[in-house]
Amino acid sequence: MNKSISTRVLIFLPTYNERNNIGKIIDVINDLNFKKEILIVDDNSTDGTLDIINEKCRAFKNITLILRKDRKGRGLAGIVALKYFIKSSFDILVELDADFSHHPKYIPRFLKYFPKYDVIIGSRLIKNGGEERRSMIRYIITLIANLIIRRLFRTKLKDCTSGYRVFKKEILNQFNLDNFFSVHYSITEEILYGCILTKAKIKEVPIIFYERAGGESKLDLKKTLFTFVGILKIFFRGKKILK
Ligand SMILES: Nc1nc2c(ncn2[C@@H]2O[C@H](COP(=O)(O)OP(=O)(O)OP(=O)(O)O)[C@@H](O)[C@H]2O)c(=O)[nH]1
Ligand SMILES: [Mg+2]
Repeated sequence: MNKSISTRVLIFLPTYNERNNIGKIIDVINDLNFKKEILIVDDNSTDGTLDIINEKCRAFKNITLILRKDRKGRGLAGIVALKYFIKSSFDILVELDADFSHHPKYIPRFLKYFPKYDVIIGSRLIKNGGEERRSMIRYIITLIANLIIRRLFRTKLKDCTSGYRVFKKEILNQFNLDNFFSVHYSITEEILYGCILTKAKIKEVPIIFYERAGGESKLDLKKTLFTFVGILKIFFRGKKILK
């Protein structure tokens, strides 16, 4: 790993009602053996998540919390995080879910691919990747979404819907974030399409995706349908994603 890059890593966790996971995942991340800061964007969780985050902020000095009180949404939280990162002095942004579906143990492995690559995707759909304790229906939805995305975005990437990723700042700097539209989960595809349009060097690295460790899913049928519509919208809007 390039040393100058390894010192400027920002790890982003979106949270909404993750009381069972957030404290543990912060501890696991902070136990990883490299210098990093953690950015949490929370949409005003109601289950005590915020108390745990505040406690961790007092215990560790490397955590920043952005608390959003107006509109909720994984996508909107993601855009706030990208804007924060772009304005910051960090070089690399890691994003992962806070529910242990994306285990932080993979982060050091991902970082080894910098600076050679621009973007790393934690991939379930390549050799040595996979899913554990996942329902068949979720697996089928993932496969269908990926078939559509590969066609529309003209990419050979396998896991286009993985939300476990690492980005070099130079790539995200080319995005026009004020033009992003995703309120919910299509943010993952919107960012991916932006990366493809910038011709970023993207590497898929295998991960095992675990069903969430505790707490409730925020993904429902409506948000799943929105994601499929979002994928089409991303394609038709094309280069509006970039500056
Ligand atoms: N800030 C913010 N984070 C959210 C919101 N919805 C979900 N998240 C977080 O985004 C990550 C992914 O959401 P999940 O509910 O786990 O969605 P999923 O992984 O597709 O589905 P499950 O794991 O089955 O629940 C988790 O860390 C959530 O806490 C939201 O509206 N705002
Ligand atoms: Mg999850």
